[in-house]
Amino acid sequence: ASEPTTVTITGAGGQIGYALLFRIAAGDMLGPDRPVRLRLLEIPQGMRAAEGAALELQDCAFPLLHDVEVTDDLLTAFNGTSIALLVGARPRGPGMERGDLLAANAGIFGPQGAAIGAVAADDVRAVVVGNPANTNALIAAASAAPDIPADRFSALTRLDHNRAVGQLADVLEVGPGDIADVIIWGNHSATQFPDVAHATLADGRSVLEALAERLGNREAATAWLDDVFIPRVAKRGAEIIEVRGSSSVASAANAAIEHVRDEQLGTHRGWTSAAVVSRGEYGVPEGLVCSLPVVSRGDDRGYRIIEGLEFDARARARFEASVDELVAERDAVRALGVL
Ligand code: NAX
Repeated sequence: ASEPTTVTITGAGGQIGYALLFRIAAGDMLGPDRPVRLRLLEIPQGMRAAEGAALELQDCAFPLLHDVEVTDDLLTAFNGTSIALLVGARPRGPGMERGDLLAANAGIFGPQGAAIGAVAADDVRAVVVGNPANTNALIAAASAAPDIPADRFSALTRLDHNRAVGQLADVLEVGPGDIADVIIWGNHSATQFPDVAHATLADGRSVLEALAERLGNREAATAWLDDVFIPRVAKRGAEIIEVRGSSSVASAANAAIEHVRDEQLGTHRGWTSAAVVSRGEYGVPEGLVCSLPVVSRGDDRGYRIIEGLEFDARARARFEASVDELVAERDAVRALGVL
């Protein structure tokens, strides 16, 4: 067997952590040939929960699981790590303004980024799950510089992507695997723009064509996209909380695993969505962490942005509104003196 890959999970004692650990140790993220060494980072209040999960991992006797260490020390957690899943974050408390939330999370993701810069493996890649995910990734990337290139940091919009695919599969009565090239543009927030303009089905039809057939005509398809699909995908997190009485956990963990797996091992049919560092593609200000269409060949370049796709005026306006929100978050963080 190959050398174990060190994987760090922050917030490992939380809900998403619990849904992630066992699947990673079972090989769902890096495949059946790569043993893993898990480093679970928690804050003192979360240590017992993470330690309990570590005991259960031992009780699974996963052949691929080399060892597990639970710690509340950043340098121990990120020492030699190749893959970091940054899940733990400060949730929005009652009466907390957006500025307070950004500041509290800057206090988490700044030091974590610096620790990654100081002690992680040269090939490290980090994905931020904890919200506000895009801006937390921006802060972590800035704090890891100059040791780690910014494009090693990304944020999770794969859950939004998968939610969009799930909604289309349902209305079109096809399998989710038959749908390719959906895109989530922008921020992982209610301003995100789930876009099907380039999406296709396995039978060669475009999703727009299939929706028009299914719903009667092109106008009905557009109305469904505007009035049902886009708001439902963008607000799905709130719907899950309302129905389930708790936020998305297994679906979020699944999305994080697919994000890392595709980045490390390569995407298959078409592209996926991930919030990655912009170099100015599509007019997104350089350095912002913005959800864009990406592919990976499973090599050391990680996700590459698909360029040159076209927007109509309405799509452009939706995308720009979400990018404006990312700019406002970045400016708020700058005003705090963090960037
Ligand atoms: P939980 O509250 O269950 O778990 C969070 C854990 O993080 C806790 O155990 C806490 O002790 C730990 N933690 C807090 N600060 C820490 C720090 N500085 N270092 C290490 N650990 C720390 O939340 P959970 O349901 O697991 O959600 C985690 C995060 O994912 C939240 O920020 C949530 O908003 C975000 N989500 C992001 C999604 C996405 O698609 N990007 C979707 C799901 C989820 O809402």
